Amino acid sequence: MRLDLHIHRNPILKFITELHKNMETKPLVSIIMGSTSDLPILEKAAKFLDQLEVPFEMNALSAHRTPAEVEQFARSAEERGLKVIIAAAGMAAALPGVIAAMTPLPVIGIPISSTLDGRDALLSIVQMPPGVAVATVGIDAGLNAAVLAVQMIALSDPALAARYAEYRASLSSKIVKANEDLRKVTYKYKTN
Ligand code: AIR
Repeated sequence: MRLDLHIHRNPILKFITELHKNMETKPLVSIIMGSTSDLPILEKAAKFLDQLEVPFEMNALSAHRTPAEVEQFARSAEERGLKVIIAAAGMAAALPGVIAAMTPLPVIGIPISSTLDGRDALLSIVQMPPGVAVATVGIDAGLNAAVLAVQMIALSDPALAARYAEYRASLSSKIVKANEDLRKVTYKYKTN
């Protein structure tokens, strides 16, 4: 029996082959979180990148607790072939800005609602000094960070652009369905 046919039929071999393939693939997006307590928000980003078939890596690094590692990561990011960095942190969220200061790659910042409803993190991330920018998304907006990352990479990747266009079309069909459901809701004075 041919080895590839054998792998195809055996779910465990298939899983290991996929895992190996993923480990060999170079990531285009790096997801960095200040702490693993931020993970639930970053999972939204990870799921979207998976859905759009964009290779990514995920790591925890803290601008305050591991500053040397943050510097090493940021300075080598471009050389490693990364295209976009998604950085999330809560509280005095220095991580996205510090990374942006040490790489030419675009950095998308996600403020995490760890304290003060995330307003502390939002202001820490969004108020960058002129010349060094962080593309800040809403508080806990993990999905939108990944959407932005996909849009950036899709500029030079037509296949990804097509997958993203499909996703956008699915958003409008959601609203079409919502209006069909709303039509079934009746009120005495509702006219549609
Ligand atoms: N944080 C970690 N190092 C620096 C900062 N700002 C943030 C994390 C997390 C919050 O502090 O991003 O949102 C609390 O972290 P922990 O590890 O105590 O749960």
